[in-house]
Amino acid sequence: MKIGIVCYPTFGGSGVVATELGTALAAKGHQVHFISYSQPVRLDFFSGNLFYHEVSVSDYPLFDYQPYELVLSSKLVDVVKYEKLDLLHVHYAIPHASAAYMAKQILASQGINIPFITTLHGTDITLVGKDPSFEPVITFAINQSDAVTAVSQSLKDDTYINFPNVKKEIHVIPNFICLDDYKIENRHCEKKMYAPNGERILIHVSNFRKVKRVEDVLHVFDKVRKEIPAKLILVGDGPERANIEKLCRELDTCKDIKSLGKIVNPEQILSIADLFLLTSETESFGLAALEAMASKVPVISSNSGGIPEVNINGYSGYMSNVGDVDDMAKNALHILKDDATLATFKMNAYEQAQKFDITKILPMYENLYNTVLGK
Ligand code: GMT
Repeated sequence: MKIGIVCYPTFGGSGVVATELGTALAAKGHQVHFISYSQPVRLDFFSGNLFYHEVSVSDYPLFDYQPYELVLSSKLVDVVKYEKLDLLHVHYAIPHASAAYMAKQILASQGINIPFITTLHGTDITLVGKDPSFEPVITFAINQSDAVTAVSQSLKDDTYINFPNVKKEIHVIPNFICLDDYKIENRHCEKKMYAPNGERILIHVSNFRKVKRVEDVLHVFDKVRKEIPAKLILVGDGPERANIEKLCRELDTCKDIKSLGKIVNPEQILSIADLFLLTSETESFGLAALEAMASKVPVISSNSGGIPEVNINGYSGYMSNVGDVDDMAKNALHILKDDATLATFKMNAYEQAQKFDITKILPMYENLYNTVLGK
């Protein structure tokens, strides 16, 4: 099959999922063409089946806001036509689904039929997308898609709630990890570097947007370190980073916190962690939590959105109501209190992650592609 994948190239979960999916499809013999405005950050492996097409964005001075959707549509027309693609798979509805719809119409006028699948990822539905300024376009583009998937049951439900005029069937295909990538040997030396006196290592990975409530991560950590020796590693960058640094100083926790900024492949740093903190206001799935679990790291999280479909309360970690930092700290201390309890939770987290291995999820996408192509 020749598949075009449209995604954001950045560190956000949708871009990561799209890149890992394309890479796995290519390894299975499909030809995969990525289309984005910059090379996806995790696309560092080129096989004979992987291609990248860059959308060039105009900088004509008339445009205060560059018309990305239009140049993307034109690029899609070009790539579909000249690479003879069988289908397009767009990740994140805004503006990829409507751009795909426009490309489909242009190609239809030239006698070319190109089906497109839209995968909804989260904030395109729960935060940005439901804004009235986007709603009619997103509803239309979802309804016009040849197939639609959501990364969790929760996101599927939210779509029908936030977009009452969406009539299209939505297939739930959960996010995944390639478990093989997480088989990293015990990194005792690196662990010593971050926790020289055997402190427990807590970790948070995100894009530091408001929705992640990183301030809650700091409050939970502050409560934990008052009870047991502990260190916190922060991975990622984003608009809230400066506020978070300020709060570290206010709480006087800076000496126990290490901020590493953006990391392309977090497996290595996750492999030395004892506990992952995900305190988000909302999370359609929580790919970062799944990546932690694949690294045998239990998860303390909020219970919002699709997180309960990933983190099992009392098994792979614990969940609390959004903002309940006391409960989160209590649960964290329960997991970290002794080596035996921690070892059990680590094993359980890994067991749970196995349900989301790519070998189980990839066939779901392939089946959907075949259905859409009438095979
Ligand atoms: O977290 C973000 O805002 C980034 C966003 C994205 O689309 O890149 O993440 C969303 O998609 C991920 C991959 O499907 C999910 O694991 C995240 O839960 C989801 N984020 C939110 O719903 C806030």
